[in-house]
Amino acid sequence: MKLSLVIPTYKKQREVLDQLERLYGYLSRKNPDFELIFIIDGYVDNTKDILNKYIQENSLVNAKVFGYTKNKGKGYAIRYGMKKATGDIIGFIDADTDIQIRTLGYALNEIYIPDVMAVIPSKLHKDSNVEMTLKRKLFSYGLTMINRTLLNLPKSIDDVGCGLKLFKRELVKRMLPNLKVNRFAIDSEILNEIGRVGYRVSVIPFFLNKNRSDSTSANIREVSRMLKDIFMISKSNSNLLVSKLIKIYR
Ligand SMILES: Nc1nc2c(ncn2[C@@H]2O[C@H](COP(=O)(O)OP(=O)(O)OP(=O)(O)O)[C@@H](O)[C@H]2O)c(=O)[nH]1
Ligand SMILES: [Mg+2]
Repeated sequence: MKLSLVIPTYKKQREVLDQLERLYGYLSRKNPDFELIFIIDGYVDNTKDILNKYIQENSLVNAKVFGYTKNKGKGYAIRYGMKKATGDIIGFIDADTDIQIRTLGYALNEIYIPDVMAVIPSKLHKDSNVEMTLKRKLFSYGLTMINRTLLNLPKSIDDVGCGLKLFKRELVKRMLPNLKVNRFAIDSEILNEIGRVGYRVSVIPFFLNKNRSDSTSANIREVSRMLKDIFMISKSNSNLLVSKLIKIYR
């Protein structure tokens, strides 16, 4: 099955080549029918030129680079990339190398199972290997609780924010027209869509490298934007419910 992996990329000129190299090498062995779709979320540094130069010099025909001038956010970048994806499996992964590559191996094994429509890693899975500061743990736990309370997450989901997710093409085509969030609440919005439709999800362990950079998504500005977006998604859920009820009682 062809895999399309979207890599939303913002200010990652230091890490992005490492990510390209290891994904390209790993997938050439594990799932040779693949495409890496880098979306440069704003030409604010040299990421685009660095990537294009390396791809050309090494004839990496399965790596593509797209982008736009102004920064729009992770959600926008993921949607932009998904629209370009041609694979039977479509997913996304962070542009830095914080996620251990074996998480992708687990994810691929699960998404090959015929009726599994989405693979979602969880830091709380019993086999996960993640070292997090207390601040990051509380952030992750609190965020998931808020998501669980306000949205229609699939029952098995106990972690929302892992930067790797895989889906079957059919699911992506179905949910893309409904995705609106531009920034980090995209993960919530996607899980809400999957929960609403009731597709089968496989939750897998998550493996993070030690010595990671501190989180850029866990700052006050991003968190308040994320909360605002989660409220917006929950409102559209209730609007949907109301319009369904109106139809039934008409
Ligand atoms: N921060 C940020 N990331 C974006 C944006 N658009 C796309 N991304 C990508 O979203 C992914 C997650 O962002 P990161 O900045 O790595 O967030 P994080 O993993 O919480 O934080 P780090 O510990 O700094 O890596 C990365 O692949 C980014 O390149 C954006 O507008 N802001
Ligand atoms: Mg990161």
